[in-house]
Amino acid sequence: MKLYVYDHCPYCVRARMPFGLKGIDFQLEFFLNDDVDGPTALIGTKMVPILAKDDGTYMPESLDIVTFIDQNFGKPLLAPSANRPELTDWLANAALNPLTMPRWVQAPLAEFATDAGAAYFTGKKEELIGPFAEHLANSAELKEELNIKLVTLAAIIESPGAVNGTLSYDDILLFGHLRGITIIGGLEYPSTVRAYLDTMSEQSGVPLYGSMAID
Ligand SMILES: N[C@@H](CCC(=O)N[C@@H](CS)C(=O)NCC(=O)O)C(=O)O
Repeated sequence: MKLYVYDHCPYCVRARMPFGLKGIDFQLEFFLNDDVDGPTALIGTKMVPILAKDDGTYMPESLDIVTFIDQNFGKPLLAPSANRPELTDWLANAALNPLTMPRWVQAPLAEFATDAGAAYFTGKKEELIGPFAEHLANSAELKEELNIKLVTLAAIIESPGAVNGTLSYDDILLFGHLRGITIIGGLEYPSTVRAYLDTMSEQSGVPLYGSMAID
C-alpha cells in the first residue's frame, strides 16, 4: 500500500499512525504542495491523505483510512473516542496555525522542495490566517499563549501512550495535531506533554521535527 501525504498535514499524520502502531508495511509518498494534477488524478480533487490500496483503488479521508487499516490488518487496536469535552475543547481552541504554518513552510519538508511548492502554501494559507511575517513577528506572545494551553493539555493526558489511558481514536486526533507544534522552537513542554509526544512518535513511527524546529 502507498499513502500519499504532505509531511506537515495533520490529517496525514492521522492516516500514518495506524501503520506504525500495527507494524504494517507501507510506502509513504509526498506530493509537492502545488501539484494539483497528482492527487486529482487519483481521487478527483487536490486533497491528501490518499491511500492507494492493494486492489488498485484509492481511499481519501484520514479517519476512513485509519478505520480501514485498523479493522482489516490484524486485531483492531483503537478504542472509540471517549468524547471528552475537555479534549474536544482543547483541540477546537488550540489555534496552532499562526505558529505552525509560517514555520512548516521554511522547513526542509518534501512538499516544499520547490519554490513553487512553498509559494503555493504561503499564498493559500495567508488568505486564511493573514501574513506569515506578522505572525512570526508576534511569536513571543503566541508562544506564551501556547505554553499556557500546553499546561491545560497536560492535565488531560492520562498516560504517555494514550490520552485516555487506552489507545483510541482520541490519540489519532490529538497526536495528529500536536506533532505539528514540534516545528516551533522554544516552547515550554510540561513533562506529561513531552512524554506523550515522544511515546506517540515512537509507537506510530511518525517522527517529530526535532532539530528542524524554528524559533
Ligand atoms: N477531511 C480531510 C481533510 C484533509 C485536508 O484538509 N488535507 C489538506 C492538507 S492538511 C489538503 O490536502 N488541502 C488541499 C491543499 O492543501 O491544497 C481528511 O480528514 O482527510
